[in-house]
Amino acid sequence: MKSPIRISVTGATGQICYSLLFRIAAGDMLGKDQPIILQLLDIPNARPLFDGLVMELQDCAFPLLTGLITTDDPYTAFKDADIALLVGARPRGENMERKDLLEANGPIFIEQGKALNAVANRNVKVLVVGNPANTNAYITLKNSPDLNPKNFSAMLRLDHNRALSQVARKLSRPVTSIRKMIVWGNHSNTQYPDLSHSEINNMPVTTLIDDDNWIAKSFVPTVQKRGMAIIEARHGRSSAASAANAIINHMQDWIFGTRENDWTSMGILSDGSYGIPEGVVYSFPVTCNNGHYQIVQGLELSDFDKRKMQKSYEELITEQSTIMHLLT
Ligand code: NAX
Repeated sequence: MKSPIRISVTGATGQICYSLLFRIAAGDMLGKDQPIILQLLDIPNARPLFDGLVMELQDCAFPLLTGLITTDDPYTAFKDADIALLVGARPRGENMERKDLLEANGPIFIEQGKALNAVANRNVKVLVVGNPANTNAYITLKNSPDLNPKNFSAMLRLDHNRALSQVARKLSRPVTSIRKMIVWGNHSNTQYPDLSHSEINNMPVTTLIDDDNWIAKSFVPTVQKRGMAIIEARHGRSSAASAANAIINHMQDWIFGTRENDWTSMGILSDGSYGIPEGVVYSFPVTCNNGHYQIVQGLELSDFDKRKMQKSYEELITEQSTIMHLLT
């Protein structure tokens, strides 16, 4: 019997976690032979909802769920964590500007970064989902100076999956046949879904589509605005089950490796690759191996690509400048 892996999850009583926790406990993320301990964090007001969640998790009698902690203290939630999924965040209220959202979330991720730094396993893998995810990930890693910045990531996998699905539907091909998709940049509508390197059976997807109009007029805006379309279709509720699924995909690739001759998109600390200066959490194409990611190098970029990538970078710099005073 393997020893259990400790998984901390924040925002545990929210709607993403209502799908995520049950899938993790069923073995969908780490495998059907990997016992886990869930260490769940939410705010004190969430206490009544925690009771119902715990009862339902118990009622599933999951064989792999060997421990369950609920708390409103990040130092308890992150103690010895091997994996930390930072899903919880302040929701964007009515009339709230993106700037106000950044300001409201800054202190949450400062505190959680400090707690991870103090008590998590030194090899903890951290995925930030709560929005604005890239900048929240940046705040978290800046507040965890004793942990390797390469252990932090932001979630762009839902955007990546949305892009794969759009192409699969357009060409009536299985999703698994599509390789080398990229979503560059910020998890916002400045992100740049780029299928110019994508392949199906070694054939460029762009030649199979043979319709530039579809790429520029349909594919790119559909992926960029999909989050908003879901909110409208779900009468105000944002993506939940698909976000939970993307969290599972992101962590599986990071831990077990990307498949051969393929890559994924992850929000990670830039290292200067592709002209994106160091010091922002930006989504790049990466391959993963032995629990580590590496940015795919050597891809040719057109001037159009560079302009789109720059726009998303500039948005991240603006976001950072909004919260910089919180970090000093
Ligand atoms: P909900 O509003 O349903 O749940 C959020 C939960 O976080 C609540 O239970 C709340 O009490 C908790 N929370 C707030 N402050 C906290 C704190 N300091 N510590 C711990 N928990 C805290 O949101 P949900 O639909 O679950 O979405 C969660 C986050 O994911 C949101 O920020 C959302 O914008 C973001 N998303 C990010 C996506 C991505 O691709 N990166 C896609 C899906 C989603 O939109």
